[in-house]
Amino acid sequence: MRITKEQILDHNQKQSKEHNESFSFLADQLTSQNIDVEVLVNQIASFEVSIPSWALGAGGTRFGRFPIGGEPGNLEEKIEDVGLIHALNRSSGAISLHIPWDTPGDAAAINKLAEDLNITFDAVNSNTFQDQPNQEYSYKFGSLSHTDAKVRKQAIDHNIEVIKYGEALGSKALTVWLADGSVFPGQQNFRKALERTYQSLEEICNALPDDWKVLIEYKPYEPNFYSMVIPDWGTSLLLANKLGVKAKTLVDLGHHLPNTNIEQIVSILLMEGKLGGFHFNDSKYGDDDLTTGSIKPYQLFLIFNELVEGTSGKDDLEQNISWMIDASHNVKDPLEDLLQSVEAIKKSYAQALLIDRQKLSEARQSNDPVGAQECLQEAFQTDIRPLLREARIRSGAAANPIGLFRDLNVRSELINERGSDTIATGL
Ligand code: PSV
Ligand code: MN
Ligand code: MN
Repeated sequence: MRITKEQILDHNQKQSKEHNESFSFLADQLTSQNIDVEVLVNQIASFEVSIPSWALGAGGTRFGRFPIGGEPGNLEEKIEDVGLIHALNRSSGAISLHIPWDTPGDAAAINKLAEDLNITFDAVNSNTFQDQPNQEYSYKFGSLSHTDAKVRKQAIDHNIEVIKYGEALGSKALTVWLADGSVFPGQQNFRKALERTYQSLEEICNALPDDWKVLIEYKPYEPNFYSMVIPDWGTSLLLANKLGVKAKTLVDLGHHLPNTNIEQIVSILLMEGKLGGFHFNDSKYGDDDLTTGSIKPYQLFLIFNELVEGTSGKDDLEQNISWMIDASHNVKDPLEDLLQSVEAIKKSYAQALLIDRQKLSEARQSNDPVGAQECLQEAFQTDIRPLLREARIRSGAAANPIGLFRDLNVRSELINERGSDTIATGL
């Protein structure tokens, strides 16, 4: 299924009166605060967030999985799904692939399909947390950190193979998330496991093309419940510093113990030039992989506050940071859920752009916590939805992406095309 320009225009036409009224009201309000609305709309319009290939089907937990029907059964269909999201919001023009789940057979054909849909390839992800059929050695006791050099070599070779697939598709980054660790005290020598991981990553880095980066993800627990080899940002940063300029830290919002101050981590990584990318999601308890902004929207805003402040003076937030979602959907339609996540991310970005930085900096300088909080709240409480809508309309997206998704019966169309019992690979 494809969504046409005409369908979008028709939909936008129907919304235009109401939208124009709310947008001009907000634009006047912002202009009176000396905010350049045109600049703002352009900044919002050009901010894009990549979609993970593994989040396009129903997720599930170890207790069960409830398929939604019409799930993408192969890489082509996954790219088509991202094409649908991008057609609706014009803000998700890239997909992040997971090998071997998404191994491209014919790279030229995949590139052609992606190009037709205006989709590019963001970071490629390796998978050494599962054993694959016909694999010689098991990852039951680790991969890049394994005690046996033969297992480590197999995992290193897999990562190098993933880089090759990524090169064929124009990716510029490899994301490494390791499940390595231990379940019981005494099982693993912490220092030796980390040292072996570093050496393995060094070999992977040596195979990275010059214009690539490797993103090192951290996670405090699961599947290993006593220790993870890369449990936190400190360990990831330590590895990235030792590995050199190509290595950076990836912040997955769900990979922190409860109440961690993620915005402070973001700020310091940015200061060190080591913030490589994000996996956006939200969580109440752990690695819940819920819709971004659904549980802690203020935290998301505070993260963007740091991002805007830490990159100020630059034209945009680019700085070579990879903006990706990492989510799972148990009860929502994944495409609707992803549309909601992208919207929440862009909303937080827009709110952070509204902060009066001069005022905030003066409040901080004069030790005025009340003034500082007022600055943040002023921006956070502003209803900037008309601004996001305007940015969408101008970039050819739908004024109301989820509304149009439903009006066009996209899920039923996908079920008609693909059947009701397809299953997408993913987490
Ligand atoms: C597992 O926790 C995980 O959710 C990590 O966040 C990875 O990024 C993702 O799976 C894909 O491997
Ligand atoms: Mn992740
Ligand atoms: Mn995770």
